[in-house]
Amino acid sequence: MNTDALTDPTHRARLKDDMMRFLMSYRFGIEEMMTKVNILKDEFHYIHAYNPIEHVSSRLKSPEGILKKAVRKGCPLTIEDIRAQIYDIAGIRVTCSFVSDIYTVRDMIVGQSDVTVLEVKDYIAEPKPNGYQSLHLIVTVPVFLSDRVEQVTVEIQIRTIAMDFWASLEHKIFYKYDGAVPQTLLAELKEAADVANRLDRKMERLHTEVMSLDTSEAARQDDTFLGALRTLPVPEGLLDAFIAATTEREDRRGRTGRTGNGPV
Ligand code: 0O2
Repeated sequence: MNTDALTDPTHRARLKDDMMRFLMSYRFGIEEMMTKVNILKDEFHYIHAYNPIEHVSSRLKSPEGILKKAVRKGCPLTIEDIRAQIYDIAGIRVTCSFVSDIYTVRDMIVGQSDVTVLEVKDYIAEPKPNGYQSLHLIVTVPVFLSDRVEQVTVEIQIRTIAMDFWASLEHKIFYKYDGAVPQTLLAELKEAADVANRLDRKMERLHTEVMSLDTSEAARQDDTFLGALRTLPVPEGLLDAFIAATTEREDRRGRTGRTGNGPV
């Protein structure tokens, strides 16, 4: 090892600066992706009777966590290698009520023109042997910096509330036992994952049944959500002007027999 490089203050300062920039780009990647998911969540809240997104959270992996993962994966400890091999430095977690919502949310995210999908891991179609279920999307989003555009990798985990409940507990247990979880506990966790899976299926079936039967309830919910939209402040004066302009436009159209949205 070159000890001069280790002790040279200029070299150390430059590397520290590089590392800070590296982490900063992931923070911006999280902000970009959180904005996208929150826009979808809010749009559903205001416009639709039902929201597939229950909850959204994010986390930036700690430098210690990045180092541990790099060592575990045998990844060389350079910024370029870590960037290329570790995908979950920026992480977003979307929690949904039902399994079908997970795929709805996936479609809405991957359909966005500036999102590039690098990898999809469907641990719902193929759960891990321990019972872990989730849909993982590895994507890149552009981050517009002062002098360049950087494509930042973000891992999006999409799961139901039941899957999330299970994964949080399993994660805590795994760390508590430092990875060496007793066999009996592993078996119980697997059993709990199966129960969570059955619960997800049952809840979805009930939800589908209720949604298809009770149209009056759906209409009432529609009203409620449109009501939420109505709480957005639109000044009465602006509304009056808008109505007047629209009516005038319609009248002129009626007189000239024009249709369409072109200039009148
Ligand atoms: P933490 O502490 O959550 O950050 P690969 O890239 O395929 O070589 P990687 O990155 O482990 O390997 O991929 P994978 O399996 O998709 O896991 C990515 C993340 O998913 C993990 O990050 C966990 O957050 C979550 N995850 C995956 N498997 C499990 C599991 O069995 N139980 C729980 N609770 N979470 C899981 P980290 O860095 O492992 O952990």
